[in-house]
Amino acid sequence: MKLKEVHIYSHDLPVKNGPYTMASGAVWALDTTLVKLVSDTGHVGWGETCPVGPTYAEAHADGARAALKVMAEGLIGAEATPGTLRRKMDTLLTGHNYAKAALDIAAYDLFGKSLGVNVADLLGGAVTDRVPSYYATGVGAPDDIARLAKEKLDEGYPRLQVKVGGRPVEIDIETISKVWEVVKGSGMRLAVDGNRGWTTRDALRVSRELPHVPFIMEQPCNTVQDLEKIRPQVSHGIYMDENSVDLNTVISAAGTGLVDGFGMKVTRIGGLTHMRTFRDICEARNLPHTCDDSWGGDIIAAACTQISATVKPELCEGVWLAAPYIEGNYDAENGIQIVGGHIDRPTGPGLGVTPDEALFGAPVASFGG
Ligand code: 0XW
Ligand code: MG
Repeated sequence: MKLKEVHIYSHDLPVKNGPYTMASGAVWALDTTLVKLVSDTGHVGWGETCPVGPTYAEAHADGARAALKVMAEGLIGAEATPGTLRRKMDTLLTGHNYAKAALDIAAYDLFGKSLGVNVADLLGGAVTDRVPSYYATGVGAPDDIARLAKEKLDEGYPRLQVKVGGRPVEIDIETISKVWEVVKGSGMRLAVDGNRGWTTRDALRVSRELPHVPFIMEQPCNTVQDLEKIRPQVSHGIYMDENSVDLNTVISAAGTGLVDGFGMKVTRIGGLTHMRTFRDICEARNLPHTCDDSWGGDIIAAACTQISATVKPELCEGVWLAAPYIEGNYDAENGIQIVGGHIDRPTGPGLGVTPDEALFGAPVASFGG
């Protein structure tokens, strides 16, 4: 089965009840990039990548499309399997994992659909058809976030991620304390995500002032060096998110014991091929992790859900989806939804979702045919 066509689309995803806030800023609408692959056998596969604005990571929407255009022509005629396409991509462009991820996800969808096999089975096999999600609060006033925590606890979310940073650290400390008052004893797991926004001084202070609150600190500070500096001084677990930009960084962080887990994005690490390797590294080191992305619609959501369903349950910290912030689905029948804090895995061939491509309009670029 050879790759015959590559089509690239841009699609606007406004934030429902926006903005969505993090230490790095607020976003009102996201520009997502979709990729459609068509094989010479007539099978179709979809991929997606959607940076959450230009300041969350070293990624931006136009950058994804530019990188895809650099690679697309050179992929036409290649064997349309995920492994072959991944290696071919690396001969055409260095880096740009978040753009390669869209092609990689589409390759898995295409391959699965051509074989009549679900992507979780291609990734080693699902251990569950209902994966846990977690809710991310946004940066907000302590009482508002505590109220939200109660609401999400009642909805059935097993984990809450409290966003902090970008403001006086005293307000973050008050927020975490108030959330803990609400969730303590419930079994709900707590992550406190600084999105690189704390200084090492702030992180040390929060850990010292809240020794009784069992949260993990997710990407509290900006750099790997910051994490190395606070590591021996804090009593809370540290998860790496934004700094884990490739498998080499993951291997170092896991191998040196720098972190206790990861917040991982399928597109940042380069797609499902690398996500599968990441999953196995974490399992070898017994490190928990999420399977998320920074934003995106049903294609990203399905990719995160499928890989998450293959993670050893004790290590699965859940799947964050942008679904609660997005109006509607690309696939009206099998679109991904969070119900009771959990996600039912679509079990059809490939990713298990088929987008209504009329939603995306004409492609911004097409190759092959
Ligand atoms: C909560 N998330 C998974 C979605 C946002 O885009 C960022 C993020 C994180 O954990 O940093
Ligand atoms: Mg994070």
